[in-house]
This record gives sequence, structure tokens and C-alpha cells, in this order.
Amino acid sequence: NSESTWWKEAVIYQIYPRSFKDSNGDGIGDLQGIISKLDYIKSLGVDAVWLNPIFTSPNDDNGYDISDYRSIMTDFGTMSDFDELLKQMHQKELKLILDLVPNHSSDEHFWFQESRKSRDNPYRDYYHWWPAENGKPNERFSFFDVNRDAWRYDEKTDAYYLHYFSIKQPDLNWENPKLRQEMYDVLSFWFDKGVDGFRMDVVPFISKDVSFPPIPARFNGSFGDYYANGPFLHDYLKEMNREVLSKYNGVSIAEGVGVNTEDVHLFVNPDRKELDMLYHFDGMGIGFTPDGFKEPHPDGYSLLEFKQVYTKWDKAFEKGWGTIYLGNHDQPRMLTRWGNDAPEFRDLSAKMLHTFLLTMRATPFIFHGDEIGMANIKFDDITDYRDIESINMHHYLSSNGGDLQRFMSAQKITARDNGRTPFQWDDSQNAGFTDGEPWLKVNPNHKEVNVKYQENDKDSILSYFKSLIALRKNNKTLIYGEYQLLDATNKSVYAYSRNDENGTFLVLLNFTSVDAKFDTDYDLNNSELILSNYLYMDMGAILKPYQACIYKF
Ligand code: ISL
Ligand code: CA
Repeated sequence: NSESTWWKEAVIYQIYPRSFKDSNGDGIGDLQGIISKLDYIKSLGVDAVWLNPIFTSPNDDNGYDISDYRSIMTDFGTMSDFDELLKQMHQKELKLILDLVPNHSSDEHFWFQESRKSRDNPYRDYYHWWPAENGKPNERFSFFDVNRDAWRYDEKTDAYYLHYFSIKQPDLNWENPKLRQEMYDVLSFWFDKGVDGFRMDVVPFISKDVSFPPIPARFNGSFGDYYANGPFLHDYLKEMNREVLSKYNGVSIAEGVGVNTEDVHLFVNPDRKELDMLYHFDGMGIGFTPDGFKEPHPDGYSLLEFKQVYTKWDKAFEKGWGTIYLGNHDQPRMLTRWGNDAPEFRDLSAKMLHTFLLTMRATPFIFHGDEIGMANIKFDDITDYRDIESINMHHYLSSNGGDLQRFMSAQKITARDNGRTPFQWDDSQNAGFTDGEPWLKVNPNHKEVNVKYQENDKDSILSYFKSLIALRKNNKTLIYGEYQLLDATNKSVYAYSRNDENGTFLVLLNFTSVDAKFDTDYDLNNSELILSNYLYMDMGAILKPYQACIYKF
């Protein structure tokens, strides 16, 4: 958050540290593992790395339950490992973005341990408590609780505490200025060490109406939307900017759960001095049924809807700047979700999706493993899952007569663990991730899909991905140029142009496994084909399955 806007031109690479590279054989990725792979990361051409939380945590939700915001999780290493990582990254001109979890802490955090001791404890107001003599509080839904109930009764003080996520993730009380100052101090602590920014976990949820009224009917049971954009949210973000962000040269990125194209300005319009960027969720629900557990629609997703969402979000920014992503640690693999992970289409569709991500007018976030086309693992057995979301939803459905078979089949597409399987470095037994027993099973397709094979293959997904990054870096038109949707009603092809005074790029993407026609006003005979995922090309009006082309005019 500063004068410098390097992040507009950056490509950001997301690493889920638990799954990237294990250096000591305990089956868990760690900071030394990341250090050992910095040359690889640099070779991609990315500018910055976002690490999911690396702080001390009992790991109920893999580090999103923090018990000490100023120390490193023992599974991941020590503070000196962190210092070494940061130093080596900076030597290689790679920026480091950490993950702040401001909405909740672990129940094992000292603050919560104190808070639950007595009603007059000095830390009592660090959290949201509801005295039991006031009756049962109004309903709040929990994403990860076995009973879906966000209020947990605590005997010690005869009161309920609020937890939007698991029972081990009590929500912090941002109404309390002391708590706010604690969080600003945490930010300063890491900025003083030299980190280059923060991604802020569910930051739209931090402000609550602490009278906890019934949820207004207009939210129609959509709890996430109600939780976002609480009454004092923007006062807090402004204060955070004033107290910390404005004093450092770091980027701030909101995880924008529940934020729409109208609200986004309030976060990222630079005149308001709040945050720099936000990533929205509008793309993530496309093709999922709205009710119950996340379940893919049997007919797949609609490309028309996909195009509408990304076009709408491109238009959203008059002032401010967008982001783009198709997968992360909370989502299934983008290849399985938006492309096609069958062996004959894997490479083509992964390259096609990367073409999209790297030619839009927004900062691309690339989730580790997508650069080699990693796919969903599709577990058959609930005991293979490690994610609290899947495990507790399974419990909930079992005890409430839910359809477990249907749930397990939906999980093959939607479960978060699909995106969390160990990174595939090579074709050896554990994919070169660990010498020990990996914390989550390795995808058997690492025999074919791995860095070792792709690094030596100029036609691999990895090589194509690197070419795309280089192309974006060398052509500011692909970063800042105007975006225009073409052939808007085409159900198979996503076509658009990027244009500025230096010229025009035409991007053509076939999102289907069959030949597809397209119709734009551009005469391809007057253009140069810059990049395609097919080796040979006829300049016809037909795109081959998952074909991606970038033309320059
Ligand atoms: O992943 C989700 C459900 O499938 C989302 O609802 C998710 O919980 C939401 O996007 C918030 O995500 C963030 O906060 C969670 C954590 O589990 C996620 O990993 C994190 O990205 C709680 O801290
Ligand atoms: Ca380890």
C-alpha cells in the first residue's frame, strides 16, 4: 500500500507450504523445502510468492487457526529458517506475501485461554461472548462445525462464543480497540522484518453487528453474504491503513468473500486509503448447485456465465485494480474444474486456462501445481481426506441422515484436499515431495505429470506457462490494455481483445473438447500468431478442442 504499484504488473505464485516440498522426511512441506526450490520458482518468471499461514498453530484448519502470530509453526521450521527464506528470496528479486488471519485465532491462543477463564478477564472482550442467561443467541451458521452451529457453549463462564469456522477458531472482536491494535502490531512486526505484503483471510467478516440480531430475510440463508461488509468494516480498514499499511511499502490483498462489484470499490479505490486488491468469489460458484454441500451441476458449467462474470469484473474497476485466479488451496484443481483432466486433453486444456489467466487485465494468482497441470485426486474414501471441511460435513450428514454417497461423489470435484495434494516434482514414489509418509496422499498421476519431465520438454504445460509470463511481461498491452469481450453469445469459445496505442491482441479460447466455430470482426490474415497450444495451425474459422491462440494486430 504505497506509491509503488509493482503488484499491478506482477504474477503472483501461491504456495501451500504443507504441500510444496518436505526437507526433513516428516511428510510435511516446510520452509527449508521452499528454500531448496527457489531456483525453480524464479525460473517460472513470477514476481512474488504468497504463502498460506506459516505461524504457530495446532492445525485444526492447516494454519488458519493461529496460536501465536509472531512465531513459525514447528512443522514448517524456525524463525531463522524464515529469515533465511526472506533473505534468499530478496536476493533473487522475489517478493514475499504472508497470510494474515484477522477474523479469528486458535482457541489455543493465549488471548482465548485468558478470555474463557472469567467474565472479567482483561482478554474477555477480545472475542464475542453471549451470556447464557440471555437465552440462546440468534442463529449463526458455522462453515466447519459438525453441527453447523457457530455458537459454542462454554461451561466455565456459562456463555457461548462465536466461531464462524471450526470450534477451534473463535472469532476475534474487532469492536475492541485493544484487539485491533494487537493485529496492527502483528502486521508491523512482519513488515519490519521486510515482508512485501499480506493476503488477508476473510477480512470482510471482521466487523459484526454485536447485538447479533436475527439475520434479515433478504439474505435468504446466505450466511457468507451476511457476514461480509459489517457495520464498521471500512472504518477498521481505514484505521489499519493509517496505523500500519501507509507506513510500509507492502501490498494488501483482501480475500473478498461476500464482496460484489459494487462493494469492491470501498476496499480498493486508492482514494479511500484502505487496501490494494481483492479477490472475488463470483467465479467459484459457477456450475455448482446452490443448496446443501458444494455439488457440481451434472451438465457442467456454463461458459456464458463464466464470460459474464469475468467481463463484469473487468468493468468493475474505474479506480482500483483487479485480480484473477481459477484455483487455490480452497478450491479443486483448475484443470479438473474448468478444463479436462483426461490424459488426451490434460495438456491442451491446462495451457488454454493459463492463456486466459495471463492475458486478462488483472493481477494473476497462480496456485502451485497448476503450472504443470496437476489434477483432482478424487478420493473414494472419507478416511483419505484431511480437510476439516470435508470431514466435518461428512459427520454432519451421517448424523442427520444425509446422502453420503452423493456427498462423496461431489467431493471428487469440489473438496479442498484436491488442490492440496503434494507437489509433483518427479516420477519417484512420493513424487519427490518427501522421503517419509506424505501428510496427504500423492496423486498417482505424478508418474506422468511432474516437473522433471516438463522442464526438459519445450512443448510442456510448464514451458508454455513460462512463455505466457514472458509474453505478458514484454507487452504492457496485455497488462493494462482495454479488454473487450467478442462473440459474446458463443457457448464454446471465449474470445476477447486487449488493446492500447501499441496495438491489439486477440485471444481465442475453446473451452470444449470438440471443434468450435467463432466469429469476430478481426481478419486473421492481417495478424501474427504469437502463441498457441497447437503446434501447427490452419487459419480457419474453427478452433480445435481446447485450442488457445493469441494473435497480434
Ligand atoms: O473454502 C471455503 C468453503 O469451501 C470457503 O468458504 C472458505 O472457508 C472461505 O473462502 C474462507 O477461506 C479462508 O478462511 C478459512 C480457511 O479455512 C481457508 O483456507 C481460507 O482461505 C478460515 O480461516
Ligand atoms: Ca518437513
